[in-house]
This record gives sequence, C-alpha cells and structure tokens, in this order.
Amino acid sequence: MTAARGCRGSVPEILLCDLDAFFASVEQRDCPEYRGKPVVVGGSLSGRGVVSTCSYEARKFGIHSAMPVERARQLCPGAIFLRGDMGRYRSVSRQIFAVYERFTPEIEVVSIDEAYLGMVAGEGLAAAAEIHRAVREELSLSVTVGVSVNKLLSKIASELAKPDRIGTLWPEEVPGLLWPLTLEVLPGLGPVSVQKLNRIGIGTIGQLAAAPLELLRKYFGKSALLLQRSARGIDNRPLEPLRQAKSLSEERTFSNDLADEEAIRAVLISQAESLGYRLRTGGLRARKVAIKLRYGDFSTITREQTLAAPTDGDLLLYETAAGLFAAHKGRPPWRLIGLRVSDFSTGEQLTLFDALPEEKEKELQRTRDRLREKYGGAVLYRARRLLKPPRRGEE
Ligand code: TTP
Ligand code: MG
Repeated sequence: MTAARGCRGSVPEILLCDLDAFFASVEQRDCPEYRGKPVVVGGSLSGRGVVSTCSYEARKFGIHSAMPVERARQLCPGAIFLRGDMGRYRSVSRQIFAVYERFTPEIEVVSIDEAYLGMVAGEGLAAAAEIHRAVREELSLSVTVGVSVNKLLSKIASELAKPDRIGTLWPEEVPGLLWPLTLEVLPGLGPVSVQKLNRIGIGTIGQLAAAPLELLRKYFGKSALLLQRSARGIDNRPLEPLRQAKSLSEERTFSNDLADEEAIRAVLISQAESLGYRLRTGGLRARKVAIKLRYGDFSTITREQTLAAPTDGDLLLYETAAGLFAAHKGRPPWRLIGLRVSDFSTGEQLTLFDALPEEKEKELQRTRDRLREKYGGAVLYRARRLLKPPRRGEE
C-alpha cells in the first residue's frame, strides 16, 4: 500500500462513504434499549412487507434487506421489529452530508446514506479518518469509508472494509487483493451475469480480468469491455456532483419480461421517490419528465412531458410518468422502464443539504402517505423488491 504512493502523486482520490446499517443504527442510537440487539426495520402494521435493513446483530441470523418480514420473524423471533421513520432518517442523512461538505465541495449523492467525495491527491486517507471520527463524535453513527483513485475501487474498498472501518484499494493492489475474490464482489454484477460467467469457467475476478475479450463479447456484447475493465480496476466515470448534472435518471431492466401493468407502475413509484429525493437533496427542480420504455420486441421509446412549473415532488413526478406510460404502453410484455428528469432550475431553492423546513418535511410525508393510500403499501414494497434484489443483485 505504501510502495507506490509516490507514483500516485497527482491523481485525485475518491472516497465512498456508506453508513453502517443506516436505518437500524439510527434506531439504536436514539433508543438505548435497542443497542446490541437484533433490530429489523421495515414491513407494515399488518406484519407484511419486506425488510429495509437490519442491525449487524440481526444479520448474524441470516436476515437481510429485501427479505420478507415474515421470514425474518422465523429466523429471529426475538428481534425488535420497527416500521421505521423516513422523515427522521432523511434529516439525519442531511446532517451527515453537512459533515462531508466541510471536507469537499465535490459530493456525489448516491443514496440516503451513501456518497462519493472528491479529494485532492494524497489527502484521501487522512480525510477518511477525520470524517469517520466526526460522524462518530458528532452524530454517534458509524460510517465505512473506502478510499482509492476511482469510484469502482473506492466502492469495493468500502464493501470489503464494512462495518465501521476505513478501507483502501489502490490500483497496484488489484492483482493481489481483488483478483483472488469471487465475482459477486464486483459492484453492479448481478446473479444472472455471475452464473453466465461461471458457466464459461470464470469464477474469480482475476479470471475475468484475463479472459479473452472475444469470448466475453459473445456473451455480454457491448458490455464486455466495461466488464473486463472493472475486473482490472479501471473506471473512468467522473464524479458527478448533483449541481452539474443536466439530468437524473433511473432505469430498470427486467430479467424476465413483465406483463403486469401494476408492477410497472410500482417501479415508477419507486423511481419517482428516488429521483424526487435526489432533486430535493440537491436543491433542484425539474421541468421535464421523461419515460423510457422497451417493448417485448426490444424496440425502445422515450417520451417526454414539460410541466407547467418545475417540481421536486414525488407525486407529480410519478403521476406524469404514469400518464406517459398509459399513453404509450403499447402491448405487454415490457423489458425495461426508466424515468428521467431534466431542465433543472434552482430558483428559491435551499443550498445543498440545508435542513428542510418542517412544513416541507410534513408535506413530503403527506405525499408519501398519499401514494401509499392511493396505490397500496404492498405495491411499494413490491417495487422495492423489483428494484433491489437482495444486496448487490442489480442486473
Ligand atoms: P445500504 O447502505 O444498502 O444498507 P445499510 O446502510 O442498512 O447497511 P450497510 O451499508 O452497513 O450494509 O442502504 C441504506 C439504507 O437504505 C438502509 O439502512 C435502508 C434503506 N434500504 C431499503 O429501504 N431497502 C433496501 O433494499 C436496501 C438495500 C436499503
Ligand atoms: Mg449503508
């Protein structure tokens, strides 16, 4: 790790900061009697639904995100089951991002508890230690920080270091540390791709790095090069602080074609919630909303609508998207659905990670509740399951 430090010299560094068992840790922090115990957050009053997350104590019983709550109850009947409080988690999230802001203006928000931070060459590790300490001392939470020179390696470094530690994975360590590991460690590689690779005799990241590109092309087409590059630790994606983004999007390819309109709407709800959240944390509003739809025969369309006024509200984003879907849905099945927002304005917006006024927080809560009432809690849980298969299951 130290040998090649000098060579790295002028290469900027990137941190990936990811809170440990985020929702569950907030619960344990705020309720001392939950500390040291298996805590499961998720589900609904009726006891159905899926696990959003659980404490590391609960993970020992085999419980994990996206697992049906009923199954979690079977695995650990004595666990503490909580429905969770998104308003509180969002406000803690803003406090965490406010800590990050003290270290760098270059922040790419990935999710409610995860962000990439751009650092000057040679400063990543020291900043990581400071951030780890500040989050612990000021917010009583534990964050894992991955440090490297690109997003991919920082992300892997943090996954390998979890929980509550700082991990590094420098490019020169890739052959020794990364190559012996199995494919699941590569972010973004889902179970279907892993199986495909296993079938052609590729079981480790090193084998993927060394495989003939032609062979990979046969199975992965245009993605082959990207796949092999990631196995070699190469990642040229720039850091994208929200303010510079021209558009934000989410899309989901289905491993099996979907013929169920309700499931498509469920995915759109989830995408609208996520994009709405990203807009709000960045103090942005979007005037244009577009959907991308791929039909059974692989033909793909995008359809856009311009709103009367820019918005950062989940409900309007969802309703616009659902309207576009209804108008252009054609015949089932569908292979992909995506949602994109663009044409941003900042107007009277908050600065990055300023606290939302209480009224605004309440309004958001009402919107979420309305969505749930209108479309049913189950539909939202279903969306989560479609969007987030257990852990790194994105395909
Ligand atoms: P993650 O960072 O994926 O998970 P985590 O913070 O609970 O655990 P760790 O990072 O230590 O592995 O997700 C952050 C939060 O997002 C999580 O606390 C709850 C929420 N979430 C869901 O609601 N559904 C999900 O399927 C996942 C994975 C997370
Ligand atoms: Mg986390």
